[in-house]
Parts: sequence; C-alpha cells; structure tokens
Amino acid sequence: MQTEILGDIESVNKQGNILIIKTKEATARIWVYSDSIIRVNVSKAFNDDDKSFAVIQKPGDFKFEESADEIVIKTPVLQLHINKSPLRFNFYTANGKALSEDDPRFGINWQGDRVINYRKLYKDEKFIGLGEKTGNLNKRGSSFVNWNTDAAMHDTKTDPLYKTFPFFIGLHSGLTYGLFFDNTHKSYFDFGATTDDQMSWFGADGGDMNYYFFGAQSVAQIIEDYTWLTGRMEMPPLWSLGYQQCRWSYMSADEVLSIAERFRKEKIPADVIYCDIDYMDEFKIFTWNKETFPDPKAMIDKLKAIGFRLITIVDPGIKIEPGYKEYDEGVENNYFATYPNGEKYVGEVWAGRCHFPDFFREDVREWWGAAFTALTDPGVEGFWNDMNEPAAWGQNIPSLVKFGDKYMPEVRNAYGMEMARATYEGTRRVIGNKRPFVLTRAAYAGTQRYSAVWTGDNSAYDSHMLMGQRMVSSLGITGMSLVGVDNGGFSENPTPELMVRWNSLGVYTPMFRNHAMQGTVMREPWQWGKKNMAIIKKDIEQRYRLLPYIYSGFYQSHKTGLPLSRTLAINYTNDENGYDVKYHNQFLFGDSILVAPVESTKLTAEVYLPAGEWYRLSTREKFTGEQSIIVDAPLTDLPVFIKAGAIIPMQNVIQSTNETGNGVLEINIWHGNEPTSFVYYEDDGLSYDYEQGEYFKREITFDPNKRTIEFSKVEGAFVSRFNKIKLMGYGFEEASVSKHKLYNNSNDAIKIDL
Ligand code: MIG
Repeated sequence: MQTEILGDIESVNKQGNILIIKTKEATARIWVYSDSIIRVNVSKAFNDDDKSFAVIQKPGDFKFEESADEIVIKTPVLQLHINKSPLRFNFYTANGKALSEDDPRFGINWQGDRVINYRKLYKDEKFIGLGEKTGNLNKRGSSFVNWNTDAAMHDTKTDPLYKTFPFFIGLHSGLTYGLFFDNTHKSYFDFGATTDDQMSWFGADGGDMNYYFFGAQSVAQIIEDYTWLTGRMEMPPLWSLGYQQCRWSYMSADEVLSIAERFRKEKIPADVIYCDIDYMDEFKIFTWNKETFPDPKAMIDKLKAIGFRLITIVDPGIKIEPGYKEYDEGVENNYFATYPNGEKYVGEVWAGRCHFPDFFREDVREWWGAAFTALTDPGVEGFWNDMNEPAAWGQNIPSLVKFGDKYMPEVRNAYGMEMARATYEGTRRVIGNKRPFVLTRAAYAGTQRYSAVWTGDNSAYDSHMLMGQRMVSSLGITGMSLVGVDNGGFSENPTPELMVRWNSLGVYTPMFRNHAMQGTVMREPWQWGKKNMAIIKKDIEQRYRLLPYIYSGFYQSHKTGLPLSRTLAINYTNDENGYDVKYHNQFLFGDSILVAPVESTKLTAEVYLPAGEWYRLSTREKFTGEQSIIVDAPLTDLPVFIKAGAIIPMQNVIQSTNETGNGVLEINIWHGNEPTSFVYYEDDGLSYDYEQGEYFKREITFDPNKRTIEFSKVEGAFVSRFNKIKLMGYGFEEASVSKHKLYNNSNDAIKIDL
C-alpha cells in the first residue's frame, strides 16, 4: 500500500480568493469564510466543481504573509500558520495561543485512497460533538466511525449509527475551537483512544482532506458559526412541538381514529398521530391499503376535526412491480441507482425487491416530491423518512452501486439527507403556504435545513433513555435542534416506571414522541394504569403549558443555530462537572430550565447545579449553584430547576395547538439579582408568512434593582393570540408580584413597576 506523508512545499500562489500551495504529494487550498472560519483542502485530485452537501456560504478574500519558514493568514480572531517544510497547518488565537496544530511528524498523510490528519493532543483536551453517537459527552479517549447504518437493536456502545455529523468542538487550556471535516466517504475520528494520548486523528476512506476550522472563543459562537456555514432550521410547525403518538403500526383507519379519540376522551393533550408502514398497499410508497385505509381523506378529516395531524412514513425503496406508478415512472426515466453497466440495483426491504431513487439528481428529487400528492391530497402534513441510510436486508449495498457518476462509498452518508431534502422541497411545493414537517433517520451535516431527526431504534432500558438524552444534546452541538428519541424505547417493553419517567423527560425533549416496535405492548398513556396515566397526563400538560417558551426557543435555533436542548458544555464550558459522567446527561432546555434525567429505578438523584442560583420547579426551593445536591426524584417529579432571573412565558393547558386557549400569556419571573431578558417570539405557527414580517417579537426585561418588568414595543405585523398578560413571580419577598394581575398585551412598550 502506498503510504505518503505531506512533504515540503514547492510553490505558493494566490488565485482569486484561494491560496494554492503545492507539494510533491498534493495541492493544498485555503479559503477564508469569515474572521472565525478558515477552510483547508488538501487534495490529490481536486474537483473544481467543489460541491458540498453541507456548506451554503461562499468564501471572502484575504491577505497572507510569507517568510522563509511559513505562510501566515491572520484575521481579527484567528491565525493560521502554515509551516513550509514540511507542509503543516497550525491554528492560533489572535494573540498567539495554540488552538490546534498538526502533528509535526505525520500531519496529513495517505495510505492508498485513505486520507488522515494526525493532530496534536493537548493534555487537558476534551472533545464534544459528532452528533448521534453512543458514549460520553466528552469523547476524549473514544473513537468513532461515520457510515450511515440501519442500526436496529443497537446498544449503548454500537457505532456507527444512522447519521454522519463530522463536526466536533475541541476544548483545552480554557480555549475553544471547532473542526468540520466535510467529506461524505466513510470517516473516522479518534480522540486519543488508541494513540497513547499522543495524537488525535480523523480521516476518511477517500476524497480530500477538506475541513473548516472554527476559531471563536465560545461554544455557542462556534455553533452559531457552524450553522451559519451549513444553514439553520426554519420555524417548525407549532403542532410538531406538541405531543406525538406513534406506533409500528396502527393497523387501520379505525384504529388510528380510536386512538386519537381516546386522547380527547381522557383529555390528554396531543397533536400528532402517525401511520407507520402498514398503511400502505404491500409497502408500496405513495399508496394506501384499500382495505384497512379505504378512505384516507375521510379519516384525516375526522382527525382534523378533533385537532390531530397525521404523519405518514415513506421509505426510499420502490417495489419492483410493473403497473405500480412510481416503479413505471422510475424505470422509464432512469431514476434509480444502477451498477456500472447500467443495470438497476435491486435490494430487498419491506416491499420485497426494490429499486432505489437517485436523490442526488434534481429531476429525481422533483419527481419524488411531486408524488407526495398521494399523501397531501387527502391531508397528510408530516412526512417521516425511514430506512434512508440507505437500508436493505443484508446491510451491505455493494460498492459498485452508482448514483449518477458517484459510487456508494463516496455518497452513502449523504443519501438520507438528500432524501429528506427531496421530501422537504417537494412537499413544500405541494402543500401550499404551509410548513411541512419532515423527520429523517439518516442525515449528514446540514440536514437541519430540511428536517427533524430522531435517534432510531433504541430499547426500553434506562441506559437508553439516558444515552438518548446525550444524543439529543450532542445533535444540538451539530446544528440539529428539532430532535427526538422513541420515548419508552422502540424495542422491548418498558416497565410502567420507565414509561412514566421517559415521558416526563420527553416534556423537555425538543420533539416529544412516543413510539414502539411491532409486537411490543401498547404504549399509549392509558395503558399504564390510572395512577400512571395521571402522571403522564400531567407531564404532557406541562409540555403544552411551556409551548410559548419552547417556540421562542426554536426561534433562537432558527436565528442563531443554538439548539433547544443544550449540554452544559455550551453555557458552562469551563466547569469540569458538566463533563463528569455523573452529570453529563444534564442539560438546559432553552435559556433557563435545567433538567437532570434520572433512571426510573432511582427515586433520589444527585444533581449538579452550575454557577448562579436555581429554584426547583416543583417546590420553588432555592439553591446556590456550583454544588451538587441530593434531591428527591419521585416518578411524579423529574428534577427540573429554574435559573434565578428566568423569564418563562407559558400558557394555559390546551388539548392541541389547534386551540387558541384562554388568550392569557403567563410571564413567570423567577427572582434573581441581576437584570435578565428574554426574546419572546410568536407567529401563526403554520405558514411561511413570518418570512414576510408576519410575526410578533419583543424583548421582556426584568430588572430587580429598578424593580421593573418591561416589554419592548412589538416588532412585526402579527397579532398575538394572547390578548392578556399575567405576571407570576417566584422567589420575590413581597407577595405583590404574584397577585396575578392581568395586563393588556398591546403592541406598545409596556412598563410594569413591581
Ligand atoms: O425495519 O417502519 O426506525 O421507527 O417503526 C424497520 C417500521 C423499519 C425502522 C424505524 C422504526 C419504524 C420501523 N422501521
């Protein structure tokens, strides 16, 4: 095997806004995307197309300095020192502190097509990121592979899983940096797992050493920069933030309706019900089973009448069956993946022998998107993309399978993203001015632009519940805010205690969905006995009470990329406790709610409270931060804490987001000693009119010294669905604030003296 290590430079020149450096082995190209983002590409065969699935920004221009030994690029925040002999890339802060440096011996190297970058490992260096991965929050000492896989029956160590997010954040010496390795081949990350702590390394089986280096000195700012580069989510449909009930499968329209009706009868709020694969005729995508779902429109109309939306599943595999519309059209237009000789690839999945659409082609994406009318005409509004790793029985789609001119090994990791893109763009075209909801299992960096994700087939164990939370928070680091897990566990049967506990955590999970595998016990809230149902119901009600806060949280994700579920590494980066395995499942839900997941078998918990002061939500007891405390954690009361100074907008309990509620926006203020503020955001929750100024946004400020609460003048043309504001105070010495006085929610600035 030919092994090469990047050697001495032979030439340097700048062409337009690209610095081009040649060595005997390869050509390096450098671009500056912003003051805090520099891209390095080292290639043996650079493709001038330079396409990326992830990146949506263009680079700017820059200057460089050259001396005998090195080339230096400086921005106001970042310095790249390029060592000439041999060619090495070393990044420093503006004032010269080392952020990340090549291993001086091995730097970038090749073995055959495999390209690897060995980098220095700092003594105290920690790593977070890579999205959906098993293991600890801090990935130091672990190694991972990205190769999108149908990881059914995975355990708490399995790798790879379904998604590829080759982006991590390194933390050392009180400094932060990010690195996004934009390469869709099978890729590898080793954070000092197998190198005796001498180096970390990453690389891929093919393609270029192509990375974006982020130099901002804050985790939140690096996430903002990463999502600037790769895009941010749009505002999600409000209904997708309500409670979602799923199962593989509700077998008939009658069953779907009776489940939905039961929610209303029990007065348990819910917005969404799903149809898993059995709604189809022989698992043929874009069809309905004529016997069990004879009149989908009638069913969906009935669902709508009681405030439910329907989400249906679609898989990529198109059944080989002449006469089936999608098969005939796909064959006629050559829309399917092939072998090099042009024969169509055949793989087996639910529908039997199938062909697989080439979602990398625009015409195929358009065709796929248009086919959704079979679902949208009767009224489906959410589209669940499964099996898009892509999966086929046997798990080993041959390397010779081609999508256009690209073979499976090069683009497999982006297939799911392109399917989600086709689904999103297509359904957006066919459902009018409404926000489609897309949920995908496989993904690549940038998928947040099109879709929500869930973490696939977990199991009904406490360990999976805790791991799921780490995955949710870790996906947040990599730009995915609207993330869910199968609450209750997909495979196996949870104990009633686990179901209750997992549901209580679901309240604070960005996407709140109960889902279970075929053959498991039924999972709906009423399956667990009266007492447990009452707890589940109360928790779901809490989710609905929090919707104004949650929606404003998603506005942050939309604007800055900051996720709703935030590992403590985001706000408390330099607090070592946040990375301790004792506390690494804890997270902030939005700006000011701290949640400590607890196993269902434990009725007390050790919780670490970071800097600041905190109130337990249920008891209003106040604690000082930077200490760990032992708290009660009965199944009725997951440990949830509110940061002192928090401003939390809430509403009354509604049965679904179709109800307007009582029109009162509750502003809950938890006393703190510093002035605090909260950006409140609202829009119709359904359409894209917010892009045209139809939104309602204002800043709410609490000043404990001036003893005022101020609402800024409203920005935007939308009329709030809350015409009254009710102030609720907690932790105030005087009772005055908790008098629950009502104020008019006018668009003018409002100042309230306490
Ligand atoms: O081979 O559609 O992860 O959520 O219920 C299994 C049936 C296919 C896997 C998904 C799961 C879904 C199931 N699917």
